[in-house]
Amino acid sequence: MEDLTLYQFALCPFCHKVRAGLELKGLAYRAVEVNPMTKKELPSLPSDAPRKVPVLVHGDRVVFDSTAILAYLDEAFPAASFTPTEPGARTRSIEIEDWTDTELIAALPTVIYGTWREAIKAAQVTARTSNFGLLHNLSVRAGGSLIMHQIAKRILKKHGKQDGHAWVASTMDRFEAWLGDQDYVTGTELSVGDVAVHGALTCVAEFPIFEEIMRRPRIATWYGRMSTRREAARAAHAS
Ligand SMILES: N[C@@H](CCC(=O)N[C@@H](CS)C(=O)NCC(=O)O)C(=O)O
Repeated sequence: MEDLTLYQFALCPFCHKVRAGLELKGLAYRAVEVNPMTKKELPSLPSDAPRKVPVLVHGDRVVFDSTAILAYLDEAFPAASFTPTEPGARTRSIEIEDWTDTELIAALPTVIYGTWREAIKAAQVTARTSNFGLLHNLSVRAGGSLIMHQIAKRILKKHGKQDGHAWVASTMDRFEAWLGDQDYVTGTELSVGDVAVHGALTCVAEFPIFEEIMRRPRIATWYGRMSTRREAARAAHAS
């Protein structure tokens, strides 16, 4: 078994990107849930690294930033490549990963925390899945929805958007158009674009927006294909 440890927050979309990558490559890894307040579980980081998750430790290598981690994994473990052979598809897959980081991952929280009901549900999921101490856990349950609702409003303002649902719908229109009738987003081969979008969507799988997205047949078929592939790769390393 490879010596791989992922330092993460359970509800961090960038961490979900990395988990998608590890699992699609059939790599076993240990996940360490980092306390978002203290971040004391983080390993010692290179001086240029922000104190953010995800961080991947492979033996004595420390890699930070989800994009760098996926590139590292693809180089270190070339099987189940994330790099399409056709150069045009390769360029597009990098653009789609970048779009996932800057657009899709920005839009999704605005519909997770957007209404009060959504924000309360998100605070409950956060408190249940995250590594807060007891007191912080109670305060997240009590005050988290208020903070999350404010965060959603701030993100919308920063991106010049009024309506989170319309924003997410436009991201999914775009993704659907890229996908067309192809098996993967850049054609017939898996790419880092698929890995990134699958990761970002698994992060919201517990929230109503996920069902809304899955009402789009092309996206649902692609998502199912990716999930089956991911499960099969995980099962293969487990056996
Ligand atoms: N560009 C980074 C972004 C990572 C990031 O923003 N992580 C957030 C969690 S989703 C974080 O650790 N935030 C903690 C903080 O800013 O203090 C990546 O792709 O990994």
